[in-house]
Amino acid sequence: MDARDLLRSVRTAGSADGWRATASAWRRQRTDARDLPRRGTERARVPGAAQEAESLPGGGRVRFARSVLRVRVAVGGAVFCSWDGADPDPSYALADGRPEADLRAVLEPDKDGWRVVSERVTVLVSPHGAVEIRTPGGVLLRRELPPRWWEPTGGAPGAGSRWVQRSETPADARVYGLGGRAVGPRLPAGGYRLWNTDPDGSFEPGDDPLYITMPVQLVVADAGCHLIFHDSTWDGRVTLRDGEEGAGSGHDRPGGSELRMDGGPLRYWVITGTPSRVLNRWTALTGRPALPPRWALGHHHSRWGFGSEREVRRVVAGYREHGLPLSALHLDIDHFDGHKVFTVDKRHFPDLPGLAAELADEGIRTVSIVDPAVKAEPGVPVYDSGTREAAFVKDARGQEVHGVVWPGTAAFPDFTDPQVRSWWGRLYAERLDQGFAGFWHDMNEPVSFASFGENTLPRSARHSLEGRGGDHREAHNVYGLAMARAGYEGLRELRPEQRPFLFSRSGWAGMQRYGGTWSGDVATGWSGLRASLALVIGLGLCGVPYSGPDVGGFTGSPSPELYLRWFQMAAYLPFFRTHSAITAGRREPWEFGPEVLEHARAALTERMRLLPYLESLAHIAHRTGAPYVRPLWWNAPGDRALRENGDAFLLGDALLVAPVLEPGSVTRAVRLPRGLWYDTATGRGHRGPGQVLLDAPLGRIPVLARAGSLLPVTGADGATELEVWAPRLGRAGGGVVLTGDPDGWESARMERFTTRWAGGEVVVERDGADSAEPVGYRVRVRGSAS
Ligand code: NBV
Repeated sequence: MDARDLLRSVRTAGSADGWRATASAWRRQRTDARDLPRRGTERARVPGAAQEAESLPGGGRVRFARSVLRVRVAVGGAVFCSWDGADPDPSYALADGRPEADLRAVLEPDKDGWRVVSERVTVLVSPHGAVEIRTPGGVLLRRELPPRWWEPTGGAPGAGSRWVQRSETPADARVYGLGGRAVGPRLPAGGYRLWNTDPDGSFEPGDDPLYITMPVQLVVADAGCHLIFHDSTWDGRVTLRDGEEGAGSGHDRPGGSELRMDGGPLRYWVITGTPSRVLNRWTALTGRPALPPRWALGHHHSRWGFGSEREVRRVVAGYREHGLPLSALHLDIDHFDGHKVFTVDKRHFPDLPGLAAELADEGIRTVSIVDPAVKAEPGVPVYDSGTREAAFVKDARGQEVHGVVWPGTAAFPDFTDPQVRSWWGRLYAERLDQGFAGFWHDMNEPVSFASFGENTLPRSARHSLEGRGGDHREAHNVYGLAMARAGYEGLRELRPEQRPFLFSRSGWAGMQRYGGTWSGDVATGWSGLRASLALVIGLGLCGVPYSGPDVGGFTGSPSPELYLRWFQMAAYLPFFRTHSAITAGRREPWEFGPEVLEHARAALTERMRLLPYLESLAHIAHRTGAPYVRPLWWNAPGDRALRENGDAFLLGDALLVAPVLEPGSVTRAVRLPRGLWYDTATGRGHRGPGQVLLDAPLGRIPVLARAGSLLPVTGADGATELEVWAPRLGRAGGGVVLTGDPDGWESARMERFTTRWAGGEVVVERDGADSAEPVGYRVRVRGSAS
């Protein structure tokens, strides 16, 4: 028992739940002691010396004394490498199975080893199994050293063999990603675990891992960018090491990482190119991000513990009376009957469909939480039907695995079973009947309360894994992903005319296919505010662009200033939701005094004004994988200062947002990428690269617009207009507008515009149109060029 366990057991002891959590923790330990395959003596293995090579479509195969390496370049340039014959599929990450091989890429002998030359990347294989990824010009991006396995002596290498893979990257390389982390977005040197975890209570920057872990690293260096994805769902650990530059001495010490996995195939994908190309190819491989309905881009209000319809009406009335726009209202587990999923507490919520209809009349959608754990009690309808379907996770002896969650003793659907997914998906009919328009998946790491040890299922618990069979060591990290798939596919069947709105606390590579996510239980505090930004940017770089924090933090009571600064930042993030714990203070904008209310209203108004822009960004993310929220280096990966930056972000191509992340600040030092940037509050231009000090009074955070950019916004009369920021003299610019079906499937309309100077004024032209033709929107030009 470590200190954290001790704290947990003291906190839970005494209560009925506490005893149950203790009993469950013992049960989990006993089950694993009994059923988990024991790790006997092991032998280490390395590939050994190369013996022969053969060409195959997209690359080839090199045989070593004790293993075999396969290199295969796919159409579009993603490189697949695997050891010991591992195929690209089955994989929980890939959207449509393996992509086709690029037949132009062939394996050929090189001066010492072999190489696969393709249009965008060159792969070199050394005689001892090191793999180098180089640009077509020959510059090194990454070197994967020969791997090492530990396998049971006497036994054949199985999925359970541990392996380690070390790699080197250029000394100046910086690493981002690994899922949703509380630090960064540039990940500092150190260890990061790959095991989805509820941090229990709340999290701050030092806490790792969190709810979404992914073996996805986006690496940015002077030489270029690449993404590497190690496709194993098992528990693992990445250790990052910073490089050191030898100040021109030629003696750089490379940076690098070490990946240790408890099992799973040793296979990885590498994608090289500009950040936008990398994200494009990555989401081509793992699925384009689901397009949220338009309403999901507005403001959401949530709370664990509204407790009754009356309280919901009171909060909604507050929004109305204060003239604050609201798009969605979320109901947490307190609206369930005894915390049981797919039920309603009729005493406090006697007419949910009526309430939902009433809110819908005001343009407010209701969103329901959905927890995976089902109260394990005969007579509970979902439990009974799940039992009939044999839907719940069992142990190695065929007994249902029980844990403890909100409804008490609970069983866990095995979402890795396709039949269980379709059964679960059908259950959303009950939610649709209650009038819910969107769905919020929680506790799907999955969590089972425990006074000590890990707060999840036993590692030996059995799962279908799409019929292949396996245990929780392999299924754990994809439990939330598979639950998201179940919900998404169910909703598509039940309500085919509408795009599902779903966001999930846990997930894995590819989760963007089904929806978004949020910060989870971020601690209320200035460090929590910063952590929530790192998490959103980092997830975007892993292909999950729609996310946002609990505004104000999940726990406790933020100071009015902290609440406001959080609100102001989140107004520029894709998922803009106030939410808090049942024990936390209020989060409604009017609860913090008239000054905060005034400023929060300004932030909300600006959010609504930017909706057409956010909608365009949602379509762009859906088409290309480019996240709405991007790190400052997105268009300038060669700018080393920007690579370190974690206190500002780009919103699409046009805006740079610099939230205030410290108490008492009324100015903000902002690092600018190259080019001319206008402070949108003053219209003043600032030249990058470099740092400027901008005013950040309590009423606003600095937002800058790139010279030459064009963005669609809502005008005073409600019509969409084009906001154009004057290009630099002699330069041109432009932007795109994408609009479409607000919540259906009809494809969107895309218009491209160019901005340039002509005859002393800025003109806007629609691409493909006659220059005499009107652009079709009212145009407002801002900023004066210099
Ligand atoms: O359902 C209650 C909460 C929810 O409000 C929160 O957003 C989730 O992250 N949930 C966690 C379970 C309880 C956490 C202590």
